[in-house]
Amino acid sequence: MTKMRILLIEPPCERFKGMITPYFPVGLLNIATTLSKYGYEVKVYDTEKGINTEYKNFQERLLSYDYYLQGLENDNHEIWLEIQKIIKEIEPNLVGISAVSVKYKSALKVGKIVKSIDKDIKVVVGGIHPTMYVDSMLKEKVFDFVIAGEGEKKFLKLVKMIEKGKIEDNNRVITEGDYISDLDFLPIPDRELLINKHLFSSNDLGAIMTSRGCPYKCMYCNSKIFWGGKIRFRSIENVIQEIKLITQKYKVKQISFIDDVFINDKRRTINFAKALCKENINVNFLAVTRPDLIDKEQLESLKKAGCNYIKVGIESGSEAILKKIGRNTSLELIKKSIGLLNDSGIFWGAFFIIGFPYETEEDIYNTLNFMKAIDPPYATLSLFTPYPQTKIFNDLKSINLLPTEDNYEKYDHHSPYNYFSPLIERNRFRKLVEEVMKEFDAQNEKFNVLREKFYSQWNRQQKGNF
Ligand code: B12
Ligand code: SF4
Repeated sequence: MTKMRILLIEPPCERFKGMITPYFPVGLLNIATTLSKYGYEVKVYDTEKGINTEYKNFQERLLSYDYYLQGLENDNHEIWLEIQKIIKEIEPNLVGISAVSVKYKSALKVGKIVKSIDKDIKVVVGGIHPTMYVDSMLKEKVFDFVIAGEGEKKFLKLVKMIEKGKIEDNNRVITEGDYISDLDFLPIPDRELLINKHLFSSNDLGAIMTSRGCPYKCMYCNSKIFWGGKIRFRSIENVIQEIKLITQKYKVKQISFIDDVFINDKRRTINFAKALCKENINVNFLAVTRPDLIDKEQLESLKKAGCNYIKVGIESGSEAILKKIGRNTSLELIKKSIGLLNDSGIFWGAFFIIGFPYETEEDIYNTLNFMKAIDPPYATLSLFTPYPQTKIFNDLKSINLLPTEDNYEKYDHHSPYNYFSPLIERNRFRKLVEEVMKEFDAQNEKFNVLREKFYSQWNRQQKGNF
C-alpha cells in the first residue's frame, strides 16, 4: 500500500476580517515534520495567510469582527472557494484540522468542505478546543477522529492504525498518551512543508517554541489544563540549532519565542543568552514573561544576546482583581519591573485584560489609569474570554453568562459580543470597552509603533523609577 497523503489545515478567522496573523502554525508543523520523518507525504496549509491583510488597531478589530461571522455563513466566500480548490489539487487521503475555540465553527466548515469533495477522505480534528470538548466532537459526523492534547505521537499512531485498517468505533477518539517528556525528541519544524510558504515573511518563519506548559495558575488561562501545569524545556543546544538553521536558510533577522513564559527559569535564560552570544549570529529576538520574573541580571544578559522586545503580562491595574484572578503579583512589584525594563533599553510591551466577571467600572478605570501611568511603548488590550474548564469559566456557570461549546465563534479578545460582567450593565460595558480601546490605540500611536516597525532601534529615554 502506498503511504497516505496527509494535509493539515489551520482554519481561517482573522483573514475574514482583513487582519494579519503573524508567525506560522507551529503545532501543525510539529506534527507534519514528525510524520514526514516517518516517510509520510504531508503538507500544512495555513488558510490565515492571504494577500490584502493588514495590522489593525483595537477599535478597528472590534468593528471588523462581524466579517468573520458573515464569512462563516457565506459558502461562496472566496476564502472557502480557495480552500476547496487547494484540497482538490492536493487530493489528500487524510486531513487534520486544528481548532482554538474561536475557530471551532471554522474548523467544522473546513471539515464539511473536505467531505463534500470526497466523503472517503478521513478527517481528524485536534488542538485546544476539541481537547476541552472531546466527547461531543464526533456528534458532528464530519470528524472521523478526535485527538486530544499533544498531537505528534498520537497522530502517528492514528495514521498507522488507519493503514492497518484497524479502526473500530472505540478508537475514533484518542485521548490517552503521556506528554512527550523530552522535547528534543521532536524534529525542528520544517517550514518547507507549508504549501503557501511564499506568503510568510522571514520574521513569520522566525517563530520558535522552546518550552511547553507553564507552572502558574492564573484562573482565566487554560495552559495548565492543556499542558498539565508543568513546564518542559527543549535543551539550549536544540534551540540554538533551530536558530542557526532558520537564520541561514530564511535569513530570519527577528525571532519570536512564542512560549507561554519564555523568561522563566533564571539560570536557563542566562545560559541561553550566553550560548547565543557565543554563536555570534546576527539576530534579534522577542520574549514573553511575567513582571515577577524580571530582574536586572537577566535583562542585561538578554540585551547582550540580542533581545530587542519583551512582552510582559500585567493584566490588571486593580490590586483586588489581580488577587481574584490568581496572578500572584502586586502593583508595587509590577512598577518595579517596569522600572527595570525602562532602564534596560529593551523595547517592551504590556498585556492587559478587561471584562473579568468580578470587575466594577472602577476596576476597569484603574486598569486604564495604570496603563497610562506606566506608559508602555506598546500596550495590548484583550477582552476577557472564558475558556472551558478554567476556574473563571466554572464561576460563570452560576451567573448564566457562559458561551456554549458551539457558539465560541462569537467570542474572542476583541469581539463586540464579549460580555461576562454581571456588575456592569451590558450597554455601559460596551461603552467602556470602546473608551478604553480608544485610549490604548492612542497610547500606541503616541509611540508610532505599528507592527513590523515597532522594535527596530528602540532607544527610549530613561524614565527613572516610580
Ligand atoms: C503563538 C500563539 C498565537 C499566535 C498564533 C500564530 C499562528 N500563526 O499560529 C497569535 C498571536 C496570532 C495568536 C492568536 C490568538 N490566540 Co493564541 N496562542 C499562541 C500560543 C502562545 C502558542 C501557540 C503554539 O504554537 N503552541 C505550540 C504548539 C506545539 O501547540 P498547539 O498549537 O496547541 O498544537 C499542539 C496541540 O494542540 C495539538 N494540535 C493542534 N492542532 C491539531 C490538529 C490536529 C488534527 C491534531 C491531531 C492535533 C493538533 O498538537 C500540537 C502539537 O503537540 C498559545 C499558547 C500555547 N502555549 O500553545 C496561545 C493560544 C493558542 N492562543 C489562544 C487564543 C485565545 C488566541 C486568540 C483567539 C486570541 C484572540 N485574538 O482572541 C487568537 C486567535 C487568532 C486566530 N484567529 O487564530 C489561546 C486558545 C484558548 C482557546 N481555548 O481557544 C491559547 C491556548 C493561549 C491561552 N493559554 O489561553 N496566538
Ligand atoms: S496566563 Fe501566562 S502565566 Fe498565567 S498560567 Fe497562563 S501562561 Fe501561565
